[in-house]
Order: sequence, then structure tokens, then C-alpha cells
Amino acid sequence: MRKAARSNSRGNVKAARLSHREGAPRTPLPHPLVGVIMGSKSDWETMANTTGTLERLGIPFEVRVVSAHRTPDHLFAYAESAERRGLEVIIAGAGGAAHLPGVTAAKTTLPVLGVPVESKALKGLDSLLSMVQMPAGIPVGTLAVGRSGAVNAALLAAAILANKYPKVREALSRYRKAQAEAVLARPDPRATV
Ligand code: RP5
Repeated sequence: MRKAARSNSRGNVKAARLSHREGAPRTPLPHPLVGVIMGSKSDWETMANTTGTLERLGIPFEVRVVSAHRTPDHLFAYAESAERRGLEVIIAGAGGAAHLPGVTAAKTTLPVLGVPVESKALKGLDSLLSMVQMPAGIPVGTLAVGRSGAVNAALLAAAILANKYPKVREALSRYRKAQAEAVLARPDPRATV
């Protein structure tokens, strides 16, 4: 599993053609601002794309396995204490009957972003619908299924934090600029280098 997470991280770097130095603020921000949670250790391969992107933007985060159905009391304690502990955004990844983001959102007023993890049985359609179809009153900002959603959850969290932290705004701008330059530098899709 650790090997998969490492190779995912490298994959992101390659895809966005970014280095840590290009994206991250020069002076680190203080305590964790983003809580990255997932329903199972088996979600880590996907969610490593979230933490890898946060790392490249220099955004401090914490990462935990917290299950809505296997450890519901722990989830309640986590969500209830999140704001008090200084978190400003929670990113929750889960698969199948993916109620983790919805239950988390019910227990905190912090913004909760949901990453639908691709499930074996239904390829993540179950995860997606479980998150995106929240009834009116408790929102979950649901991203795409799998790696795209995991990366974009980190970028959306950065956009939320950028309203308050100029360093994050700058890091996000650098990320976008490097991404655009990488595309413009290789206009021929047949090129191998
Ligand atoms: C969900 O069930 C998790 O988020 C995971 O995606 C899925 C399967 O979990 P495991 O059986 O692999 O632990 O709670």
C-alpha cells in the first residue's frame, strides 16, 4: 500500500509537471488546516493524491482513517472537535455506501469536500451518488470519482483557504501557471519527451 501511495504521488507530480518548490509557499503555514479522512485504509491509494497535492501547495494537513459505520463514535468526536483544533476544511474520501462525508458535514459547520472512491462492485457510481445526492440542509461539496476528485478536492480546499491565507493564494497561482506552461511546452501529443 505504501508503495502504491508513493507511486501515486510521483504520478501527480508528472501529470501537473510541478515540483514541490514550484507550488509550496516559502514559509510554512502553522498547524493543520485541512483534515483528510477516509473510511478505510483501502481508500489511501486514492486519497494519497489529495495529500500529495496539499503537500505541493504547502498546506498543512492531518490524515486519518475514520469510518462512519465501523467507528461512528470516533467520527463524531473527530468532526465535533475539528474546528476547535484549528481545521478549516475537511476532505472525506469513501467508497460504496459512502456516508462518511455526509455524517461528517452533519456534525460540523466547516466545509466538507467529498471524494467518491471507486468501488469494486459499481466503479464508484454508488460512492458518487451517496455523496452528491445529499438532501437540502447539509451540503457536501462532491468532487469527481477517483484520482481526479482527490486532486481537485485539495485544489478546492486551497481555493477556500486562499480567501484568508495569501501564501495559499500564491501557491495556487503558481500551481496553475506551471500546469499551463507544461501543456504549452508540449503541444505535440505524439512527442515522447
Ligand atoms: C467504505 O467501504 C470505505 O470508504 C471503503 O471505500 C469501502 C470498503 O472498505 P474496506 O472493506 O476495503 O475496508 O467504508
